[in-house]
Amino acid sequence: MKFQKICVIGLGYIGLPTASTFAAYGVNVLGVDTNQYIIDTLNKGEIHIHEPGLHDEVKKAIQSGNFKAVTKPEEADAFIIAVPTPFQENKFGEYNGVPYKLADMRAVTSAAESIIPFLRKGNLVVLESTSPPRTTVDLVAPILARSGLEAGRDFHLVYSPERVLPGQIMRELIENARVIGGVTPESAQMGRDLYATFVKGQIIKTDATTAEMVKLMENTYRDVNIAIANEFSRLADKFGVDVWEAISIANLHPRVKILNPGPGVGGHCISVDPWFFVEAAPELTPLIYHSRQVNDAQPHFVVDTVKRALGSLTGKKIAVLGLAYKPDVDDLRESPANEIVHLLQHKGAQVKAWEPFKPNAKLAGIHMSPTLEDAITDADALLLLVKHTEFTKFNPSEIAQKTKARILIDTVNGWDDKAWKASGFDVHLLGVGK
Ligand code: SAJ
Repeated sequence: MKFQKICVIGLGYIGLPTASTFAAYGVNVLGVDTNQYIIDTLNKGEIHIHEPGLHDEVKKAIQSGNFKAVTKPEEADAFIIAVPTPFQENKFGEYNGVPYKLADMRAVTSAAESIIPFLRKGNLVVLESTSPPRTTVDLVAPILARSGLEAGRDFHLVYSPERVLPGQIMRELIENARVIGGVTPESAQMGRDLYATFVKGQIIKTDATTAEMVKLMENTYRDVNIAIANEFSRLADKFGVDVWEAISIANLHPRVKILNPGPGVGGHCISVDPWFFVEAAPELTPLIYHSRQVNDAQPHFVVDTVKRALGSLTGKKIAVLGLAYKPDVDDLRESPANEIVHLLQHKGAQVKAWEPFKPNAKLAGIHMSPTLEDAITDADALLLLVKHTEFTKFNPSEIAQKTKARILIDTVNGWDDKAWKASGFDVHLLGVGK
């Protein structure tokens, strides 16, 4: 089947790269978003998010006439839903007295509802949003059935998760393997035909619920692996061991691959998705639940490490380097650094934060320095929270001239401690017991 026109609903970190890539491959794409500011920005050939290569692709797509952004769907051959599935802000589930977070499916629900008037026989509908198991069959299919058409009989319905890494989305969208889970084998085949437009990686067909589980399993596996690395960092600290050295030696074993400890797990994927399993089956997920707890508690371990390095936090001036949720991105959402700053301030420290990828960001209760110098000049200690490439290239002797601080706390193993010690710094590395 040839797809002449598709509608992509949700123009964020996933929907926009997907829409502009389809447009680049000659498909007529209608991008839909409820946010008028986003629509106006895109139709001017500008973008509202930062992702390498995306701005050029969107500009080209708009100029070619293949891409237009609007606030309401229209009739099309295929509809792709790529809206966010965050947590509910004020509501929690509970199992045996233990609270867990709940997915907020309102955006998926209203995106599916917005398709109903335009759905025709033979259409394809794709859900890309990361969702709890069975969302495609138990939530989306019944909503679309209100059109009078049945999924798998009158139109095709698939779940196909995005699996791209922020910072490399444009390349990974094309090169990564793609999972297509259909409510019927025919639906999966139709989904395969759509993504074969640009996907060069392997395309694997399966059923919709398997595809949902695959997506959640990938991110949950990573979260659990990071949780064990974080727990190892606490054990190494206690036993006078360097966790980074220990992990690198353990990883020489051909069947061991432990990830890195750090200040905690942030972003909108790894720290969110495991909860979808917990919510769906709390009685079956003690390991997943506790791994989330371990990673969420890691900012407290960082603050404890800082406190031990400084003796006391009261009145101490701390320069925090990096607020993004991970290296070399400008995304500050769900960042453990944010929580660490608040915890430090709560314990009496005075914090200035320097985030080179977003120096002008406004974050409630956080002093964002306009320059590196502003953050470090008067500081008592430097606290490295993100391994941005530019931080790793710092020259210790130059930094020593710019700051009166002589204490460093490195939570990401971003600096060569010998070089910093040679420039007069007392270096404390997370997960290294004295
Ligand atoms: N982190 C560690 N230690 C590590 C690796 C990461 O503490 O060894 C932290 C990072 O600093 C960050 C968090 O984990 O705070 C998440 O970063 P990440 O790079 O692991 O992942 P994301 O959230 O940017 O993207 C993930 C990717 N999933 C996998 O690698 C399995 C990506 O492919 C998915 O598309 C994305 O989630 C998503 O949208 O689900």
